[in-house]
Amino acid sequence: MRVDVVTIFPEYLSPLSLSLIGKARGTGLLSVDVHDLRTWTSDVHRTVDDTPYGGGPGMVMRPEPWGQALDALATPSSRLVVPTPVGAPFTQATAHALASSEHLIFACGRYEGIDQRVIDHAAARMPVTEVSLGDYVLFGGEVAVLVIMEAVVRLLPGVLGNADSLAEESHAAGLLEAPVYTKPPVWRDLAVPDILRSGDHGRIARWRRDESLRRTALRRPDMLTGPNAPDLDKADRAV
Ligand code: 6GU
Repeated sequence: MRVDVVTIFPEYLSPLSLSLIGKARGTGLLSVDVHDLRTWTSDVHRTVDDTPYGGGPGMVMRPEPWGQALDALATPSSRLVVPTPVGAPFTQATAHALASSEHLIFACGRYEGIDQRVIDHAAARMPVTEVSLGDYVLFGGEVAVLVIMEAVVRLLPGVLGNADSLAEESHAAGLLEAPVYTKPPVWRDLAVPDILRSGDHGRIARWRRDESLRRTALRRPDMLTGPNAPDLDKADRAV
């Protein structure tokens, strides 16, 4: 997968060199290039923003530098991703969809956002995904790109050592995962649940399923209703 990130704060993206994303870049599974939007300005002050038409607070990102940037970076296989608080919710399903793309271009907006014509013009030429991380407002899209990249890159074949951890994790099954424990068996008077040390894999699987259901019902009751609700059997309903 190839990724280009366009931002006025390239240093904000430096964590993309660390940990498993950095490793994926090292092995050639992933290439990432971060670009300064001001590269594509033509005035001496390298201006990227201006006042909003119609009035109101703050500044809007001018279309010209974005148009130049996308003209320079787009290929026939590009998808534009725009992190924005007015986007559709970013979910594990979005991460899977983006992970199947050959080339992602992330456009990091700042201020009150990017002139809408940039998105409209791009959408006539390539798939465009406007995504929000949740119902709160960030200064800009840069940290959202870090979040989205973590969610996407770990889905790329060959990045995670153990494919089972993808299949079993929270959200894959439509439920939150059960609590996890490791050694020692007793720590500060707190014991690991006996069942996890029993070796009875059938009862352990049932215990984990029950804990998942309990946790999900308490913390994310929304996940148990609606079209994406998991199928519950008779044993589940008894929890
Ligand atoms: Cl993706 N971007 C910005 N700027 N703010 C956000 C967001 C994204 N998601 C929630 N708030």
